[in-house]
Amino acid sequence: MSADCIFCRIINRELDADVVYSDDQVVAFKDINPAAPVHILIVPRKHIPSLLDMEKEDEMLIGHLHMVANELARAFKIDKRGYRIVINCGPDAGQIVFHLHLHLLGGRPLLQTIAKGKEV
Ligand code: DGP
Repeated sequence: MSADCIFCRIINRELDADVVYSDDQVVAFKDINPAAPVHILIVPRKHIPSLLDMEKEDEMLIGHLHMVANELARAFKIDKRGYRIVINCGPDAGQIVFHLHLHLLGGRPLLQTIAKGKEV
C-alpha cells in the first residue's frame, strides 16, 4: 500500500471505481478514460510501481494477471474477435499511474499501438 497511490486507494475502497473482478491478489476495474469499448485495468493488490520493479517473487503474480485478463476477455465477450494487453512502463511509454497494471482492450479493431488512449 502506498498512501498517495490512486490505484492503492481504489483497491482499499477509499476511491470509487467500476470494479469488475476481485480476488486475493488482483482487482480489475474499468478505465476512467476508455480507449476501446472494453477497457479494463487489471491491477495487483501489491504496490509494484512499474514492470521494471517486479521481483523474482512476483513472477507468479504477473502470470496470474494474464490469467485474469483471459477470464475477463471471455466474460466481456472479446475472446473470439481478439483483444490487446498493454503494459506501459515509464514516461516514454506514457505510464501515468505508477502502480503496475495491465490494460485489457477490445471490442473494436485495434489497428496499431495504443498509447495514452490514442492510436499512434
Ligand atoms: P497508464 O498510462 O498505463 O499509467 O494508464 C493509467 C490509466 O489509468 C489511464 O488509462 C487512466 C486510468 N485512470 C487514472 N486514474 C483513474 C481513476 O481514478 N479511476 C479509473 N477507473 N481509472 C483511472
